Parts: sequence; structure tokens; C-alpha cells
Amino acid sequence: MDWHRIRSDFPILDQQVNGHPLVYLDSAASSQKPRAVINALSHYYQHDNSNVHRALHELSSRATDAFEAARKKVARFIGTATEDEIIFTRGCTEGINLVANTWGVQNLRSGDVILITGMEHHSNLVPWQLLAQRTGATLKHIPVLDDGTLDTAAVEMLLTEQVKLFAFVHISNSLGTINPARELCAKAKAVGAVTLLDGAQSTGHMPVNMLDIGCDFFVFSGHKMCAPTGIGVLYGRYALLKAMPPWHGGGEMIASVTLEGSTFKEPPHRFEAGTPDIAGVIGLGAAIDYLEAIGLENIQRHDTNLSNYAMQCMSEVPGIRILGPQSGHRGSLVAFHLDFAHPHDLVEYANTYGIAMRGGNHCTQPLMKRFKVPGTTRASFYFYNTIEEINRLVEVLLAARKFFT
Ligand code: C6P
Repeated sequence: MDWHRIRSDFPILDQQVNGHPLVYLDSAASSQKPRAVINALSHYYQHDNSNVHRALHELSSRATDAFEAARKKVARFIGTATEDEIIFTRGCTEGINLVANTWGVQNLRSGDVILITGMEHHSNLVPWQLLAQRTGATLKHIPVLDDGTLDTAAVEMLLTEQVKLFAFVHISNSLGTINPARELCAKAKAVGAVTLLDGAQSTGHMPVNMLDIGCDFFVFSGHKMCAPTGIGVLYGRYALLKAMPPWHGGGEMIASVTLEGSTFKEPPHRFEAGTPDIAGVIGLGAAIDYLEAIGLENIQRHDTNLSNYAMQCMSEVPGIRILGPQSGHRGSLVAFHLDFAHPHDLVEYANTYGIAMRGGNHCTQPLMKRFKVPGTTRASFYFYNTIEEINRLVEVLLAARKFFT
């Protein structure tokens, strides 16, 4: 693969920041967009812009065709049984809240258990806290071991028949841990629990297939995989979606409306009230085409090489503590703490050299408490990053020691 040529598909990367070439190491927060996606948005607004599913004129039918074609692409991309299992959302956060407020409210009651893990992003924690308060269900979590993996002995103990929902992250945004999704979903199924997998950091970084993983719900955000912000996906197994009540009411989700009451469309439209993010959906379709042309296996291999290289070089930086698995397969990010600088100060320092990283709790406050750190600095990689950029990061980390001490 010619990764340098692929990198040139991202116009934003070709710029200087603070007098240095930009080194963008914050893709776990939001990825950059290739020209193919930017052009798809521009084409849509210049030629086809119109509302979908509403009018019979030419522009509306073009917009509707492109919108529904993107739904089919998403279904193929994540390996679902049918495109009717694909609901467009604003992102992971909205997808999880949708499940909590529909399936959750309908199915949970006092005595039931919602099981999560100690490494969840707040968006896969707070909605379940709210749901537990509302329904009387109990929220429990599987602890995280010192090496950043799940306590498998605790999985056996906690995954009981009281568990109605097991919601967990595929790849941790704060540790890089890759959870064994298929194995955990099979265990949950054996006790009759419904599963929700948070694919924010896995989708677009590795092949994901719903039928193979066997989860009941899956969420991802387009902006972390080359698509625009504001668009995401909730996958739900059709039998579950069909039995779920709507969440948001409004246009397009109804079959018929009288002043006395309404009936609702079948999924997925039942869960897509109002005018959707049409351009975002089309941009998501373009991102999928783009990623598939490179190949998800190739992307995964390259991402893994980058993070293995980063782990190797960064672990030699004096005073560094890297969180998460120290060896073996991990996601394409390295989150660390330097004993001489607060993450926010370090991120600002790196920024003066044109390096973009994220510092803080990464929306995983309980995990920071678990590892007794005020926060971490996170370098996260995608296929457009290079070995030279990692070398640059290490140089700056070494220089930071002199600067801060
Ligand atoms: N993590 C990060 O810098 P939204 O904001 O809805 O697109 O995605 C939420 C989300 C859910 N789960 C995981 C594992 C995530 O990493 C994220 C987003 C970003 O780590 C922004 S906080």
C-alpha cells in the first residue's frame, strides 16, 4: 500500500501549525476527512440538495435515492441481515440514549441488572445510570485489571440471569484495550441478556460484522471514521427494533396521525423523526466507499504497526506510564502519563510543535480514578499517520522533560 499517497487524500494534513508541520494524533476524538468525502458533500449541496422521503420532484428523489443507498452501504459495511436494521443517529451517544429510552424503558424493572464495564465512555455509562434511576434496575460493572483488560473471573460471576442488558465498549478510547466482543456476546446470550456494543473506536479501524459478533445493538459515530460530524448509526436486531416503541415523535416516523393519536412506521423509520442529516448520511456513504477501497484489513494492519511502533518508542521515554495492555493486540492509541507534567500542560507544549493530542479524562472519569491519574495524554493514530510523526512525538516528549523539570 502506498500510505504516503493515501495521506495526500487528506488536504487538512498539509499545513503548518505554530511554524511546524501539523502532526495530527487526535483521531480517536475525531478523524480527518478525505477529499472524496468533502467532494461528496459539496456535490450533494451543489446538485441534489433537497429533503428526503417527502416530495416527488427530481431533486428529492435523487436525495432520497442517495440517502437510502447509503443505508444499504452501512448494512453491508457492518454485516447486518438487512438494511432495515440501520438507524441513522447523531452518533454513538444518541444511539445509546435511544436504546435506553425505548428498549430499556420497555423491558427493565426493579430487580433487573444492567451490566457494563469499568472502562466505559460516559456515553455508555450515564444513560444507564439514568435508566436505572427511572426503572429501579441496578447498574453493575465488570472491574478493569491493572493491565487494562477486563477481569474475566468477574465476568463469570456478574453475568447472571438477572442481567437483562450487557453494554460494553469494543475498543477502549482511554486504554486501547480490545475487548473480545464475540466471546462476551455469546456469554451474555447464554444467560438471556441483550447486548449493546459501543463500536466508536473499532468501526473504520477494523472489519466489524454484526452477524459474526452476535451483538443485539451496535453504535458508531461517522466522524471517527472519515465521515462528517453529526452522523452516526445504531444497529439493532430487527426483532428487537420491531417490538420497541418510538423515542422522538414527529414527521416521517408515523404511519397515520389524527388529533386523538398516531400509529408508527416500521423500523428503521420509526426511529428517525424529523428531517435527517441528509448530507451527513451521504458523506458517511462516501467514507465507507473510501475505506473499503483501501481495505479494512489493510487499515487495521497499518494502524496496528503504528501503535506497536509507538508503544515501543514511547515506553523508553523516562518517567512515562502507559495505560492499557503493554503488549499484544491493542487499538491504535497510546494514553500515557508523564510524572513531570500535567496532561493539559503537555498537550499545550506539544501544540507549540504542531502536534495535536488530547489530554484529560477522555470522558472516562471512573477509569482515571481506577488508575489513580488526574488524566492522561493520548496520542491516537489512523492510517494517514506515519512513523516519522511518531518519531517527532517522541522527540517532543524527550524535550518536554527538559522544559518541565
Ligand atoms: N470519544 C474521544 O476523544 P460521540 O461523541 O457520540 O460521537 O461518541 C461518544 C463515544 C462513545 N464511546 C467511545 C468509546 C468513544 O470514544 C466516544 C467518543 C471521543 O475519546 C470524544 S469524548
